[in-house]
Amino acid sequence: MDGSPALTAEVVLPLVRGRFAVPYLWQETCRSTQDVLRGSGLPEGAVAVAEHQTAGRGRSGRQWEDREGQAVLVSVLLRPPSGAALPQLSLVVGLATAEAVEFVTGLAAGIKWPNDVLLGGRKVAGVLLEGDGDAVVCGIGVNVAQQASGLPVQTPVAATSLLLETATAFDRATVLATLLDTLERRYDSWRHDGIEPLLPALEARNALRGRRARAGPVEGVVGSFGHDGRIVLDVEGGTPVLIGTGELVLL
Ligand code: BT5
Repeated sequence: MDGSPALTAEVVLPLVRGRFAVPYLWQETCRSTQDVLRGSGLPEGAVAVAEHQTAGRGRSGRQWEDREGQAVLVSVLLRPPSGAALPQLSLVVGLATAEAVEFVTGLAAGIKWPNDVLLGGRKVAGVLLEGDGDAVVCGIGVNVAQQASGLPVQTPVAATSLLLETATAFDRATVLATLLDTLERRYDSWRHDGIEPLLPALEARNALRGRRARAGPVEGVVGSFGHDGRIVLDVEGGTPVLIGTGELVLL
């Protein structure tokens, strides 16, 4: 392991200001931090962190790769109100992650719908939401200290790290504590007032707006984030289509 110290409770908890991270479960290695929280019955705000995942996952069965001690790999247990829309929560988490990246680096981050976080057009963080009974396990991976050789190459969106974008070795504990803070603030705001007040902040980071894309058989130009978490695809000569799930393939 190189880079900043391990993200143990002693290192991270003094930096956490809000109510999340109770309990805070750290492991050097695990399959996936998602599995540490799934089925655990722990309260909202429980956090699982690892230095390395042997089976880190993305959406739709895809893999999430890391180098030990060079990323932030965190899952947070949330208990949103019953009936809350998961696609919206996914935007909330994407926004909070983008803001944490911006806060730490001072650079503008983009959000590639639904919730990839980009720096300089490259993917620096990914978000995975998984339902667990009434709870949602919300997983976030941020590439902090990887060199290019430590990142996957065969990816649809090129991967990057905070180090590669800024030539700065950021302290992972600061990145993690900042992320827990932005997540808590945005999550509480969404619980209280819904997605509407967050739309301007999302739209300002919309990395796909104006790009040609395809969703299944439908081709068009990507528009704005809709209030329900879907994104608009403007189809030439047709009615705009709202895309709610799946992938947008850039053309
Ligand atoms: C995601 O999925 O981007 C969600 C990633 C969530 C990871 C966190 S880490 C903590 C928690 N525990 C877990 O097991 N998962 C969560 P998706 O949009 O499906 O993107 C996955 C794709 O991103 C892969 O198929 C690769 O193309 C690419 N990829 C894999 N590792 C990457 C990395 N480190 N950086 C950038 N791109 C990566």
